[in-house]
Parts: sequence; structure tokens; C-alpha cells
Amino acid sequence: PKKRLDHTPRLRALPHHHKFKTNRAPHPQKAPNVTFIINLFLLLYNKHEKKGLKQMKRVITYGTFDLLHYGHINLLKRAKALGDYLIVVVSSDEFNWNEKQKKCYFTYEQRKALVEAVRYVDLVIPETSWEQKRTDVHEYHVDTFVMGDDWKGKFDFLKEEGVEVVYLPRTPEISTTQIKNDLNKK
Ligand code: C2G
Repeated sequence: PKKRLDHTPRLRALPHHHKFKTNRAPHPQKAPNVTFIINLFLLLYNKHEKKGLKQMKRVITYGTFDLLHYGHINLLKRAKALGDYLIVVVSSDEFNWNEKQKKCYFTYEQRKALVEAVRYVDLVIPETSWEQKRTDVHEYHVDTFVMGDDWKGKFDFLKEEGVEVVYLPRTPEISTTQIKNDLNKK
């Protein structure tokens, strides 16, 4: 009978002394200890992560931020530069009226949305009392408290809470009041 042409390559029995050149499995004793390398990587990675978290400095600042302007932005930019995470506590409409006799042009929700849109800002929460600073700094694990220097000395009591207190120079010639006055003159 005609020999069937079989194209399946035959695996010829190799002489037992033949050395596999390519896909020889690494010998367990000689292979670099993969487990060791993985553990080493995880150790270094976690160390780096922990270091990152440990140094994660959190900054907080308070304000009305009505008619958001470049003076506010300068303050927020410098506040963020003092750490890694910036919390901005925006005064509620009630707090502004009752405590600061300020009638805002924008509502709290509008002012909150504007401040949240600023690249330096990580979180916006409401300011409803003067006293909340003392608890906020613990609740949000704050390292540094920042205000413009029109408030210089007013919040030094926060040092007793273990918080660094920083007053930054105000940006000259601009304020919400100034904007309103200038617009009224037009
Ligand atoms: N700011 C500034 N330069 C300006 C205007 C304002 O640096 N030209 C700063 C202020 O010093 C403050 C922040 O921007 O740190 C917000 O300013 P306001 O909205 O006027 O806040 P304020 O009415 O001072 O409320 O509990 C603290 C109060 O909520 C602060």
C-alpha cells in the first residue's frame, strides 16, 4: 500500500546526553529566587508609599471667596504650595450674614463650585461658625492653617492644637468690595 505522506514532524528520540539549548527550564537551585525579588520589590514599593503618605502635608484655609478674584487665587496657590492637599472652608450664606455682615453676590453653592474649580483646591467644606476651626484641624488631620495677613495673630490659638499657623501677605489693590465699588462707579 502507498505510504501515507504524514507531515506531522516526528519527535525523534534524542540521545539522553543531548542538551536542550532553548526552552530548558531553569534549574530550581540556580534560578534567581523569584520570591525574593518580588518581596524586595514590595518592600521598596511600600516603603516609598508609606514615605509618601507620611509626608502628605494637609493645609486648610477659610474664607468667603465672593466674586472670586486673583487675590483669592494667589492665596490658594501659595497655601497649596505649603503642602500636598488643600482644604478650603467656604463661609455659608448664614455665617457671612450673621457673623460678617456680608451679603454675598454668589450663593454658598455657587462660591463652593467656583473654589472647587481652582486647580490648587482638593476639598471644599462649609464654614458655619468661628469655633469650628479647632475641631476641623483634628477632623481633617491638618498640618498647616493658612490665612491672609489681614487676620494676622487672630488664629494663633490653633498652635495649641499642634497646627502650624501661617499668615500670607494679601494681594494688594484687589478685594470683593473694591470690585463692587468700581462697578458702581461705572
Ligand atoms: N485675600 C488675599 N488677598 C486679597 C483678598 C483676599 O490674600 N486681595 C485672602 C484673605 O486674606 C483670606 C482669603 O483670601 O485669607 C479669603 O478672603 P475673603 O473671602 O475676604 O475671606 P474673609 O471674609 O476674610 O473670611 O474664618 C475666616 C473667615 O472666613 C475669613
